Amino acid sequence: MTNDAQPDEYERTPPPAVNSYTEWDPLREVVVGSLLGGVFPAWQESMARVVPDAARPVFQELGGTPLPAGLLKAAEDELEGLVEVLESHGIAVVRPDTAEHQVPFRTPHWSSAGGLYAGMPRDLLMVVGDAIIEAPMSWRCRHHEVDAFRSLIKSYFRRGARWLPAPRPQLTDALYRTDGEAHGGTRGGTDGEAGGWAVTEFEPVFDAADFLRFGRDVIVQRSHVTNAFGIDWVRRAIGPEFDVTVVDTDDPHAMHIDATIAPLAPGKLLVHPERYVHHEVFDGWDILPAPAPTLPRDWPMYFCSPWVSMNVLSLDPETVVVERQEEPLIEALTGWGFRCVPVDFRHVYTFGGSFHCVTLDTVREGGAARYLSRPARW
Ligand code: DAV
Repeated sequence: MTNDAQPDEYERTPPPAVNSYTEWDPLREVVVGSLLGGVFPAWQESMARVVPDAARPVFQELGGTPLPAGLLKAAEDELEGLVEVLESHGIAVVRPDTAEHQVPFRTPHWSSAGGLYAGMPRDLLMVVGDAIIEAPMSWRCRHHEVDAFRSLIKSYFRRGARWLPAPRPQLTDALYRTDGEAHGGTRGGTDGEAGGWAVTEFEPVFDAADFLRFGRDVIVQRSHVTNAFGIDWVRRAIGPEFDVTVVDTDDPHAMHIDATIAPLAPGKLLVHPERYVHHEVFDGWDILPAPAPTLPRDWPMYFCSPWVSMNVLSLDPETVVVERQEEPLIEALTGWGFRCVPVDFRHVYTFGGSFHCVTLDTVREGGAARYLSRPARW
């Protein structure tokens, strides 16, 4: 190689700006979402099984209008607090653009009174190795959610990341179950049938937060926003280097696996005490059922259950960010050998998630390794 060939070489293969294979390797760079400008989602019937009952009339009446200013401000302050903590650990933090969530939009088939927010990048984006995947979300109000993250994604792409947007979903009525069964408590299966899920197999849909990364293995649950078609799309998009395994979970409200299973280190799995169903890929792993959340019963929760207490963020295989008032969880994790970094986050809970949901780890140390048990037939 001649000396002057080097810059060319570099341009063709820049070092990956995105590198993240697990949920626990040492964190170097992370996207933290923003709730600024967020609005209530416009109601659609497929939300019925996943959001708290009290949310329906609120979304029906207030869809497209601003989230309550006081609660939003308190949550934004907590997000800033998280950013400070991450930066104090030497982790680079990047934020989405502000976007006009309040603007109504329509397609040839349907309209929405507005968007939602840019608060939960984990729902929308997935990093697998050097690739960023954009999820085809099934909530119509989230159809343009990626816009707030597009300048970040383009920047990562220019610096060498692979960029894999899933096929744009049409989200026509054919995607949604209308026979009532989806709302009747029937649990879906993992066999490719629609089962009792709110979404049919009309087209690939998934939320990125139904997936978890374990090196060469990716684990996913079927849910009211993730269908078998979507899982097949991910499997083929990330290619044969990775194995995508569907695990059963016992959660009639399933939407996002990250308040059901939280891998904190190789061999260490924090799980929801009732939703977790053992799968042989976790044979040999140490499994800790999370203690019950401490959130007061009357805390406003528009999107999710108090179990987002276990939606923690690993800074490395020994260090976890945990909500400051989840003392039983902090005690359990400390006893399990972890260093807990307490951060106030209850007002963020109100808007649908905690530390794992509001982040997208774009750079972690380490590469693709094998952590899960492979049954003999594989
Ligand atoms: O427990 O409601 C929350 C998942 C947040 N992304 C629950 C699941």
